[in-house]
Amino acid sequence: MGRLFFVGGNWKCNGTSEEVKKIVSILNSAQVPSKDVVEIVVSPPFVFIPSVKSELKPEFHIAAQNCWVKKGGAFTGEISAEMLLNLGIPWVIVGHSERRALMNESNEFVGDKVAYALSQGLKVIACVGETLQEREAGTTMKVVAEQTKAIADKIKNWDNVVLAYEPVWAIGTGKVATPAQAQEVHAELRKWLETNIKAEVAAKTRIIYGGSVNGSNCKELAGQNDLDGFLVGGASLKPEFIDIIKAAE
Ligand code: G2H
Repeated sequence: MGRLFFVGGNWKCNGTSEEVKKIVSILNSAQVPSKDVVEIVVSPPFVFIPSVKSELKPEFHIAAQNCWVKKGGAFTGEISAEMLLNLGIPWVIVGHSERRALMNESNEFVGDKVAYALSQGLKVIACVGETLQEREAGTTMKVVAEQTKAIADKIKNWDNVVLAYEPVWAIGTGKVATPAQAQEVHAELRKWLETNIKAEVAAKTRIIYGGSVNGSNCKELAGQNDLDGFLVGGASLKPEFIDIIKAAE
């Protein structure tokens, strides 16, 4: 079953307008594999989205880093799914571990956000992942299954969902999961989808890996059977992001 490789660049809360211009120019001057080989999204901070969208080559799509859990209104500081669609933004990242930890986003809240974003027509990169303590306690699969179930409980259609497995201990630490560690969880997640949703969803859903992916470790990770791409943080701000995209080939 061919799953199109997917690479997302999550810029997080980084960049000045000058720095953003430089990243855009690096991306625009790169030769990236065709859209039959890889789907590429970049996720700038909200304020830079319109300029990045208008300046980037069409090979690159935009993902917002978050959106509000329901229709917009009196929610100071939030950005609604409707606004993203209004700007022509196709993707949103939901449930990133930084938001789960720092903004106290619960599994249920993340499930609600995924469901609302999908219902409005956005495509969602839904993040799951265990902390170091949870891994050391042997509860990795229990944790990611609970996070996935909270999403599955709220949605009926997985066509527009990419599941991102991002072990918290690997995020921004330089301590990447080994290919075997990543493959083990990805395979378990796929099995979970097969058992709890259906075989077709398990076969089709892209499960991407995030956590200290860089130009040197991407190729071996990309070779794992159940690993369908990457969500890249720090390295997506650097020229090596192009090498990571090319790991799709
Ligand atoms: C994980 C990843 C991007 P980094 O958060 O989603 O960040 O590649 O910097 O570990």
